[in-house]
Amino acid sequence: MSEPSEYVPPKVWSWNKANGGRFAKTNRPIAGPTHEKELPIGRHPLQLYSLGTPNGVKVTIMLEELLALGRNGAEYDAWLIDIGEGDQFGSGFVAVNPNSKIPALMDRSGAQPIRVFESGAILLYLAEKFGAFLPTEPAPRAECLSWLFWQMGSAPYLGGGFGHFYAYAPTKIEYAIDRFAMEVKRQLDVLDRRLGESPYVAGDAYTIADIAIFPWYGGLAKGWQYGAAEFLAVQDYKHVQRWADMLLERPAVKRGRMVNRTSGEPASQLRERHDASDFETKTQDKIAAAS
Ligand SMILES: N[C@@H](CCC(=O)N[C@@H](CS)C(=O)NCC(=O)O)C(=O)O
Repeated sequence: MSEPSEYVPPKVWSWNKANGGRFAKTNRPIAGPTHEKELPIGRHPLQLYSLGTPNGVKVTIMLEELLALGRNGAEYDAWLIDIGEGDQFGSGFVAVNPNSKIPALMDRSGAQPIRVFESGAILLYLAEKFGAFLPTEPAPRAECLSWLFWQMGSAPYLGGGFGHFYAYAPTKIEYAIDRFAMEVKRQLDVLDRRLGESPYVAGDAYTIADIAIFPWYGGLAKGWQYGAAEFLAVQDYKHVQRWADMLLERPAVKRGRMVNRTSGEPASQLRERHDASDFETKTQDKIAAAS
């Protein structure tokens, strides 16, 4: 192993703004808004403020799945929140999510608007509101919720741990990469063994557990995350691969992955979604051709 760092923590931590690495511009040790900015409101019952990251995509897949089931009350406007530019610290966004992270949802279908933040809470809220993708019988429901919360607890090790130190940290720290690679491979094995027992994560039915886990671990298996497919030997997780391929065939998954996306093929980016027809007319390739 390479030499350990000489860093000795001081008695009291202080904020070294110059040492924030790739996210130095937005990371800070305090909460609350940095500036006044109201959020836009569209015409649909649900207003989503998000970005096409794995956490954001969970919600857009869920909304597209609900619409595909004919739940018209799930019509939504998806507004782009540019977290690289600090939009998550605007006063309007912070009022919807005091934690300043995408995704955040406002349900404006009732007399009083209801705010929901944390992607797992949003999936659960929508599943209960529309009676879909969450089993009602106690045993499969418990299994679904167990895997939903498994994702919420596990992904920070993948993103904030492995992804951060493997791809984003200003220096490559062997100890950190090793520690989190081990944990992420353990998580992939947990999921792989489970998917060796049943077609979907929670059993025979497609649920919000699949919708939550797919953008993170399906994405990792398909090589979309951190350029780490070879490093983590993701092809070895055969059941995860089978499941990810199966989900990728779903039209709602394909659409959900396009919403609020700001990178990749222009035809795959629908930066904001305000109408179902936007998938045909407002992707970046069409916008570029029209201008
Ligand atoms: N546990 C949260 C995590 C959300 C999250 O980390 N969002 C990231 C993008 S994927 C974000 O908004 N980051 C902005 C920031 O940290 O300032 C959830 O699942 O909703």
